[in-house]
Amino acid sequence: MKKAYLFDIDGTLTPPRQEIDQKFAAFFLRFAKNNIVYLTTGSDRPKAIEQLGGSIIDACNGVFTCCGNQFWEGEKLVYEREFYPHPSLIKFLNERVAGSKFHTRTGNHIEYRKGMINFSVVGRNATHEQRALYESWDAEAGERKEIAAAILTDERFSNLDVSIGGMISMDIYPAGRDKSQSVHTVRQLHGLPIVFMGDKICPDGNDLPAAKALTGMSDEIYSVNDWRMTELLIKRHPED
Ligand code: M1P
Repeated sequence: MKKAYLFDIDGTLTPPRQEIDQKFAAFFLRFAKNNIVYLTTGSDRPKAIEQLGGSIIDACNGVFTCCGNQFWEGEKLVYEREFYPHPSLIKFLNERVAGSKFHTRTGNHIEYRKGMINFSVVGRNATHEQRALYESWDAEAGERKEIAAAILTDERFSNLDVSIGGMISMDIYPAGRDKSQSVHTVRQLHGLPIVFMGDKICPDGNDLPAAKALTGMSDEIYSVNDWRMTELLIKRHPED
């Protein structure tokens, strides 16, 4: 049966915030040229291109960036959503940066993207080493989970949703403006069963809304550990 494929990027096609493995890139490029393939990421388009390269992006049918709040077909922006966070949210986040027990701040703690903001206590300017340090500290301290829970239970932010997609940050957007949007759009465009692969199909994970939106009998959902597992799973699927 013909299918449409939807892939997360960080942790699924590439190591988080890093470039795709070159051998896997050649394999995935061929797969994207021969199948209906969409990508969905919390990052923006320049970062997706930086990690995957222009040829893969061009070979895909479309790319959903900013957690599905922007949709691209090639270089054409098909739609984008707006989000203007309330100043009380920005104040809350700045207080969390100031009050965190983590030892390092690198700046760029709140990144404004289309339809969402990305928040990080250590900051988006962190080096790979600083990212790894924060990730392992957070795994013990549970800071991101605690901040996410605080937002989700605060009446002032009752219209918002939070997900943890990567190593150091969280994505914040109006409820429902998450990766489920990519599933609905692919379904509208093709009306086919969807095969979805993501590494954050877990509570608070930014791939969970997409997985939950896949309610079709023939849809397939795969929770992967890294790009190697994605490659194995793709190889198990016969090409259309
Ligand atoms: O695509 C997964 C996540 O990648 C980055 O997360 P981090 O910097 O925490 O590793 C961010 O771009 C984030 O928005 C995105 O969800």
